[in-house]
Amino acid sequence: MITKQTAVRQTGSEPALIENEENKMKKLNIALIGAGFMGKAHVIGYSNMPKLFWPAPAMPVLKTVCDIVPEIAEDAKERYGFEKCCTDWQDVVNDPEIDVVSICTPNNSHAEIAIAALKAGKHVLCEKPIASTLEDAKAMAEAAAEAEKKGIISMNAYQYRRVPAIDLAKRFIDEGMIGDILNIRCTYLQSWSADPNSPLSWRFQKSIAGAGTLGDIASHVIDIAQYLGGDIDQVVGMMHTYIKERPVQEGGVDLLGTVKIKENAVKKPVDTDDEDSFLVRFKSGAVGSIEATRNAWGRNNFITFEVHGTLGSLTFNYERLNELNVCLANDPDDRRGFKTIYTGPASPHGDVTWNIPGMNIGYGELKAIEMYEFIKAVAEGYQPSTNFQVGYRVERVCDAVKESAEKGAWVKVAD
Ligand code: SOE
Repeated sequence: MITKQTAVRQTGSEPALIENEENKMKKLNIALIGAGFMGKAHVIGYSNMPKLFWPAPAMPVLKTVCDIVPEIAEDAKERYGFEKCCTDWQDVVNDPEIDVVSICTPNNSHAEIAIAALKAGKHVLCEKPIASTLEDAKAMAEAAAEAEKKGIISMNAYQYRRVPAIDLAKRFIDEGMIGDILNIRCTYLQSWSADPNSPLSWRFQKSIAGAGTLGDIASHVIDIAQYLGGDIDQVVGMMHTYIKERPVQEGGVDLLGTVKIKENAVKKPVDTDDEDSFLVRFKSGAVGSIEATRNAWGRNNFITFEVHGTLGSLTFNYERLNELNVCLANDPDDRRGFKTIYTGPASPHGDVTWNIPGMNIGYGELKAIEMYEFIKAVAEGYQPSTNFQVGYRVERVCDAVKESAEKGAWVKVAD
């Protein structure tokens, strides 16, 4: 049980950790900036992490929630159990009581908030894509490298690589079970923007989002592809916009496809991509392809990959996220074929799964895994696998895709 707290909290650039006298469980004061859909996901992750991973690497304390809309901030305080709320992110960044800042705001605000937070000595978990421009992404990676010298941790929220079945795929690859990788094919297909009446949220506005589908969801499978196959070296592809204008969404909340639009709502132009398809060449010599759209009826969170190697193949579909399919070439001819492994306690991050494979985990548990990795990195003082340098690399791949789509030619990803 947690009782007396002893450590003296420090101000300035030194991140503070409160230690408990009896069990030495550290506490980390969390501030959430942006209390929409993704803010809720972060809260669920922080709250459930110690319930699933015990002893937790440190205890997250929901200290302050910040949202520019006062009612949303107040509501989130009450609903999620934060101690305080505010409407100005500067108040969070300048609060010496805060150790960790979770950024869940639209993409064009990530850089300003994250850089200020890192400079103020806060550990930062920032939603993806890292930024709305390559320039901002670079500045964030530089600020994170500078902050790292003082022991500050940065993380970009590419959580899908932490799905136990995907981590298991990585084990198969690292242990040489499928041989040399020849090809990685990935898709991320959703349907929430297929309806032309789905609203013109910030996700369809270049000045806020930077890109459409590319930054929003293709970025996730770029991260997975690089996690499994190493750095992407070159890309060639196309980007396409099907729905050129959408009705203006009322209110500031990002409700994606679930918002109800008034019949005669004014329509305004869309200046981001609905669909991206590109071929990739990895530095390893492997090849592959990535396709992403949010306009595919019937596909909901359809993150898939196939990895084909010289000794076998792996396939995965997030809509069945507890399963990894494996085919090994060395199986006898009459038994060779895909076998399904149900992830469970023996899988990577087994603590988060329930006692029996097949009882299954979902998005909520995935967010708890993400917060475990982040809080562990903060408590133990190392940069996690999806730090800002990794987020910046994903952004460079996205930038190469944009350039390729404009030129109609192969483009090398900047090193
Ligand atoms: C909308 O496409 C969205 O919320 C993305 O922004 C998330 O990154 C993805 O995980 C789920 O869909």
